[in-house]
Amino acid sequence: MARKEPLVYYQPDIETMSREDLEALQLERLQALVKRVYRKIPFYKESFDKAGVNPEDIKSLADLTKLPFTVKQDMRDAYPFGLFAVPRKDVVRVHCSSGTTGTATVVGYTQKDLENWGDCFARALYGAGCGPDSTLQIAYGYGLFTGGLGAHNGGERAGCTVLPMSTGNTKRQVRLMKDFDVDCLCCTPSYALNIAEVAQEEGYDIHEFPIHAGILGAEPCSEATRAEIEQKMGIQVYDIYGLSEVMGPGVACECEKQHGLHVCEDQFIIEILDPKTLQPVPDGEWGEVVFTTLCKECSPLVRYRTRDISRILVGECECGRTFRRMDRIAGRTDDMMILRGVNVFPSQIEEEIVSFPEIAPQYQLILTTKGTLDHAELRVETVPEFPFDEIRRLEKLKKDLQKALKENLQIAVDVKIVEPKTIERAESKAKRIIDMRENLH
Ligand code: DLL
Repeated sequence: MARKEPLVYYQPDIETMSREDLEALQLERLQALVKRVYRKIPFYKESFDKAGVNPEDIKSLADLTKLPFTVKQDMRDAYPFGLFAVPRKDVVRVHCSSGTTGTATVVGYTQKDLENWGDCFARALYGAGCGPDSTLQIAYGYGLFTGGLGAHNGGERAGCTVLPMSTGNTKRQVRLMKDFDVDCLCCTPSYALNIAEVAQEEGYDIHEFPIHAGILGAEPCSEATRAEIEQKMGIQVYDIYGLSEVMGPGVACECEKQHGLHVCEDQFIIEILDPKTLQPVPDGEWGEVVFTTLCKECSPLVRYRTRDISRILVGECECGRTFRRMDRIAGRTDDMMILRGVNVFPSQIEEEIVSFPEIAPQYQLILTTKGTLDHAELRVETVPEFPFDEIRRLEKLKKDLQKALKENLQIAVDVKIVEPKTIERAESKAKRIIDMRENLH
């Protein structure tokens, strides 16, 4: 389907307010926030006292930098409800991070928190040309993960018809996408690719379906992968960002211009900091994203270090929204790999892979130690149309990819080309890097 004209804005008064008014609103909310967390959450009283800062010291937005940071470990130490700022009777929902790498972080929501969250996601929907006439297929996982219920809540708030599919049963996803005239798919980029592939196998042409948009997030997606999904499904793909600690999907989202993600600045203050000095970097420069929540009642956070790397895009967006835009996430401070001394992010490897039309966008990088050195094996698949039994072409493809990785990223990788559909398909976030090195860097 062709791109749909956007339905103006979901909350025009907020989304297009002048910077001056927005900053005044942010300051008012920030001052109320610091007073509230100081009074209600012992962790914040202690950490403000330790940093020698009092809520009364916050007189301007620039004073934000006087406040101490919050990190994931602080949330873990407070497990389960130690950072809640409201009595349990006011908590209507709880979500958790997966907890695969330690104690889960727990985040609670009041009714008002759910409404504010729904508004953020609804803004993304309007930006993607959806509204009360749209049918949404939510194929993010439902459960403690914020993807499914977050998108669901936003869809209902925007007045859409919501199909709560969750992940899995991919043939059925395709069938209902067609039968129910779905307008918009909400899932991870890897699951969107998976759905497109299954649709093709089942003999459908998604281009003939009415679907016109995908609101895809929860994991990195390069520009090339976005283009691939758009082309395979005949839709427009809009990036959506969020994290369970801060709220869930909708902290920032792309508009119809598809150029950077508008941060919901009425609800969050974004800072981009140099991860080493922890000082703010100028707009346009990359750094670690830090958020302060301005409206959250149950689980407010002051200067939460996300470890995600992005930058503020300089200049105004043509869409008329005044919220500043962050660039797509380039990686995480903790997912940068050091391969034989060379720093590389998974997203850079993905860019190289996707530039080869003979190779499918699924891949796995397996890191091991050989002797004292890192060994990297990159498994990629050819697309189904590629003549897999033509050894010469296969060899050339392998050499070309190895060469591209060496020349563009300075990394030596042992490329293994495997047959189509051998790499496990993701239904949620894809696991691309398998690091089995003995001494993790
Ligand atoms: O992934 C929330 C979410 C659900 C966002 C659905 C968008 C859509 P967590 O499981 O807590 O929450 O993971 C958060 O995922 O710190 C980023 O590293 C990564 N991430 C989220 N969105 C994007 C995105 C959800 N659009 C972590 N691009 C974050 C790149 C993303 N990475």
